[in-house]
Amino acid sequence: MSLVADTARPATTPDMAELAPFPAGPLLTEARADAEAVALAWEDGARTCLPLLWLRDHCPCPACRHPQTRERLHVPLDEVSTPPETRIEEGHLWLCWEDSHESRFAAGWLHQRRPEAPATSPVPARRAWREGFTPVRVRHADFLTPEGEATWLEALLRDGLALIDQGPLADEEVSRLAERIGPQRPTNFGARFDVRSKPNPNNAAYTAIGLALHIDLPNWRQPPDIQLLYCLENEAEGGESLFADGIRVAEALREADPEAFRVLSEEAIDFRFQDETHDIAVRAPVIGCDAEGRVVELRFNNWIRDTLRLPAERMTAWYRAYRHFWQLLHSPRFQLDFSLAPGEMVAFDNRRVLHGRRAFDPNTGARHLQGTYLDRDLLESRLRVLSRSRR
Ligand SMILES: O=C(O)CCC(=O)C(=O)O
Ligand SMILES: [Fe+2]
Ligand SMILES: [Zn+2]
Repeated sequence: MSLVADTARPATTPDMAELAPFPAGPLLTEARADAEAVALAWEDGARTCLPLLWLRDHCPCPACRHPQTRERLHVPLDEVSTPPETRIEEGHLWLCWEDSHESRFAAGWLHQRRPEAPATSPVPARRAWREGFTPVRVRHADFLTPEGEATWLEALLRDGLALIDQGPLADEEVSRLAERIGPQRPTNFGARFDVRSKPNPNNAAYTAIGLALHIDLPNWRQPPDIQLLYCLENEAEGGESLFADGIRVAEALREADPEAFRVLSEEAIDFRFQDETHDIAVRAPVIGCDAEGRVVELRFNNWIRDTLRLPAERMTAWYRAYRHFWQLLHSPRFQLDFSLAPGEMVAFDNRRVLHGRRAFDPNTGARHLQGTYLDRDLLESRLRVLSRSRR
């Protein structure tokens, strides 16, 4: 194995690249081991102290990392308390452990992973919509280039909503676009679904009625992360699309009415969908928060909210909180509304951004959308892969 730095690698190599070729980066000038750790210094002045257990665990040799899959084989079960023999070889770190096992670490790899290194990720943090938010639009032709696709993915992951426009009026185009990113997420409505008014609908979306803001499938333990809706026809009167940033509105509720926020984020309620072949149900709060109390997801869908099963004395408070949240969500100051044109696709974070539509009159023309879902992991993965060649 060579320790030669390969400058063609991206600045942040995936973990699997612990094996050759190694990333470029500053060389080591100092390495000193004691019974706990190895102290390191680089030529750019950076310093760190890495515990022996950590270094032993991350040995990149073919016995510790599978040479083909690059997955870890070593299991860190042994105590390591004898300082390894420690040398700098051509600027990189060489260690020889008590049992004579040898580990070689590229200086650049260690530099990127020292605990003090700033976190770098091409995946943007979520950003709540502000007053006058206008979604990013990428032309269909540009989406087919790595730059255009990355721009669109960044916007979608950051803002929770992004558009593609000037696309072809081709059946299944939504599936072709989705599958550039990853396999479609199937649900009880299929992997790919048609939104138009149908005889015998099993879902309000398949009628012509207006749809109040909602997320899809909150009755699933894991509702689909991302929804794509591709417009093929939109000649009917009405049918405008409506959206609201659920995180932003939940924060507005927390500020205006902390008690309503508390009730909706603490009381678990039932969501359930039933037809001839399915009965999919889950019990969870309307506003989902993480351990730090930050809003991370919403379950808001009035059609498939099941019987409210709460102690009777807590029901009135729940309805009061729900009413307040409903009013805020549907107030014009939080709502984005536009008409999808044929050849346009809207994609949104289904667990964050609520969607709806105005009623349409099917006697005035056809309205036909094709939809599908994707997992957020696949979007993040795609963005990381695209960023390898963009650096
Ligand atoms: O018809 C629309 O614009 C949206 C329908 C909908 O809510 C859905 O497909 O999930
Ligand atoms: Fe929907
Ligand atoms: Zn090893």
